[in-house]
Amino acid sequence: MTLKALIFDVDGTLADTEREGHRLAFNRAFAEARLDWEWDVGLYGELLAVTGGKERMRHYVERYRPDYRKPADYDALVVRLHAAKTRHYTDLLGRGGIPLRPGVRRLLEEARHAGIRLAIATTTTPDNVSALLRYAISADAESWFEVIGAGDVVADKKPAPDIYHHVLESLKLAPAQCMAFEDSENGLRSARAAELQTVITVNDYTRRHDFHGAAIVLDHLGEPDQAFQILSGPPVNGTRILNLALIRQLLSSP
Ligand code: XBP
Ligand code: MG
Repeated sequence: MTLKALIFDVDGTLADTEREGHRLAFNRAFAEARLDWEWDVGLYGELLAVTGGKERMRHYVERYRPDYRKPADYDALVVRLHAAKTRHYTDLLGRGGIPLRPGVRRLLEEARHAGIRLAIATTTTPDNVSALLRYAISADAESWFEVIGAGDVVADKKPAPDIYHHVLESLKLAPAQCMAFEDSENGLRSARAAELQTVITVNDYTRRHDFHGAAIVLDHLGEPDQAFQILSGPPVNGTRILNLALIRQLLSSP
C-alpha cells in the first residue's frame, strides 16, 4: 500500500528527553515538595518500564518505597507533583536543553516536501510535546503535525495500542499506509498491536530491549555526514540514512 503518513513517538525518538530531561524534572518536583525521593540514572532506567509520569511515580512508591506513608490526599498529591514536574520539564526545554536526534529534522522536512502526513503518538503530556516541538524544531512546528495524540487522551498508555488506534482513526488511515517510529520495547509493542510497521532508533536506556517484530533497528536515523548503523533488519542497498525511499521499501517488504 502507498505510504501516506509517518507517526512519531516523542520521548527517546524525536529527542533524548528522559535522562537529562524528565528525570531531572521529577527530581526537582520531589525536592520542591520536600520528599526524599531521588531518581538516579540507573533507577530511572528501571522506572521507565512503566510509561506515563503519574503511573511511574505510583509504581516507584509501591515497588521501592514500602516505608513511605501515603497521606490521605495521595491521589491529589500525585497530580500536583506531576503538574510541578511538567512545569520543570517545559522550563528545561525552554532553556534550549534538549536537541533533536540525528536525522529527525531532515526526515520531517523531506516528508513535508513530499506531502506525507505527520502525526505524533506519545504517552507524555501535551504541554511537553508542544514545548519540545517549539524549542527543538521551530515556533510553528506544532502545525507540522496533523494529529498530536498525547497523554491521558486514551485510558491505557503504551504498551497498549490505544494511542496508535486514536491517531489512525483521526488520520482516517489504515496501519499499512503508515510507518511508526519508536525507541523502546513498550513503544514497539504498542505500535505492533495496532498493526503498524515500526522503525526503531535505540538510545542508552533502550539498547538492550527486545525489538522482535520491528521493520528495522537503527542507532539513529542518520544524516548525510553521519551514516546510521543497522542493528537488526533486512539488508538495505545504497542509502545510509533513513529516507522516504527506504521507508517505502520497508513498508512493502513482508
Ligand atoms: C514516554 C514516557 C513518558 C515520560 C514522562 O514514553 O514514558 O511517561 O517519561 O511523561 P513513550 P509524563 O516515549 O513511549 O511515549 O510525565 O508527561 O507522563
Ligand atoms: Mg519513547
